[in-house]
Amino acid sequence: MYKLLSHNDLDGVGCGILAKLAFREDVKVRYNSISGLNREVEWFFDNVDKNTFLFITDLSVNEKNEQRINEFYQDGGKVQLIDHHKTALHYNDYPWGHVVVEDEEGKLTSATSLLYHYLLSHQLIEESAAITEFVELVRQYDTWEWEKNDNQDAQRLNALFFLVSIDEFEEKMITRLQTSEHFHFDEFEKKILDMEEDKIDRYIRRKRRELVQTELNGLFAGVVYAESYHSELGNELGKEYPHLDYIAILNIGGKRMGFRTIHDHIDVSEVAGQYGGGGHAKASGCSLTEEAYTSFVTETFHLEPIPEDARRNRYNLKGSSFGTLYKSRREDYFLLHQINDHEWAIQKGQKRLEQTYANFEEGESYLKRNYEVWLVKDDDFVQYLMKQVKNHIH
Ligand SMILES: [Mn+2]
Repeated sequence: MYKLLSHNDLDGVGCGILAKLAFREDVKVRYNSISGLNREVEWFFDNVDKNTFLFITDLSVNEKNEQRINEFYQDGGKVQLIDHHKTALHYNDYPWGHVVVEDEEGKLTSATSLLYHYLLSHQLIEESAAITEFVELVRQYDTWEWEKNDNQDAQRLNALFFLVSIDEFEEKMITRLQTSEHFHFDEFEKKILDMEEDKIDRYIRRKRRELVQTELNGLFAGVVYAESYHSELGNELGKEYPHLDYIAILNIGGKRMGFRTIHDHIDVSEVAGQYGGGGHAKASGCSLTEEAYTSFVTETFHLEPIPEDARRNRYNLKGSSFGTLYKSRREDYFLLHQINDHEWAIQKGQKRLEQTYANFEEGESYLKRNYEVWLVKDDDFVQYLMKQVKNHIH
């Protein structure tokens, strides 16, 4: 018999699916939250059958259980821990630990991809295109590589995982991987995934109108309240407002908050660390402590949302060397335009600001950070130009 204890996210459940493909009725699988695993491991040892091979995937145990696993192993028990988190690397000191963050080719790993290689190399599973494709989607989702590669199928696989129960997901995937040549979504899944995407789009549009900006410890943050779709929100709002260093997403009911960034020069695990949390460079989180509440809620609650840029312009366009017109709440107009090959300048009303910028993005970032300007509509732009012409004539 085999027993697999795994994480209850897509990567963890991917491990369960592989185990069931490999061992069929001979494996019992239990999915756990990060905090729930230790109880489950204790239960295993209290009710131990020495012949059961224990797998632990995508999760870490506490020190007491680390000890118990090692004793079990030294008494001849069979156990294998497989993980890809940096924080678990010390398990490699044990013969039963297998932790790899990056493979030989420099690709980030996931628990599912590591378990697949383990099962293949021990000839416990047969290689197939469908399984290999499924494992790669899980890996790309779990490592955020899908965002860089814009791998929609990876994102859709995770969306499907949340739309159905774990049991249903497991069952569907096992059948599909056993019977299909290639991994695919069926017609019904495509339909519900499309509906889900529309729903997320509408949610993000609404949240975009609620975003406020604030400067904290030298970084510019966009602050928004949201209970769901944190990854999608962080990604879309980050791309919409590249002048913001990161997006802070507050879940008041859950008394937690998340941080997301699209920028390589920002590490949001450091931001979360300032409030006792942690995570990855691109995504992190912390509890909504008194201090975090003060910084992100009390001190931003009175702020007006960031005004949105005009969306359907044909003339007043971003990056146009001829000039792009912005307006501030104080009704000041700013024209950002190229003055030579390597410089962009800002005209504020009749006056040119002294500072110049190496490219359009830097100029816009300066304006949005310091004046909370927005891109004006074409009508406004045309009126502004007509006024400029008049001023010239008189
Ligand atoms: Mn994982």
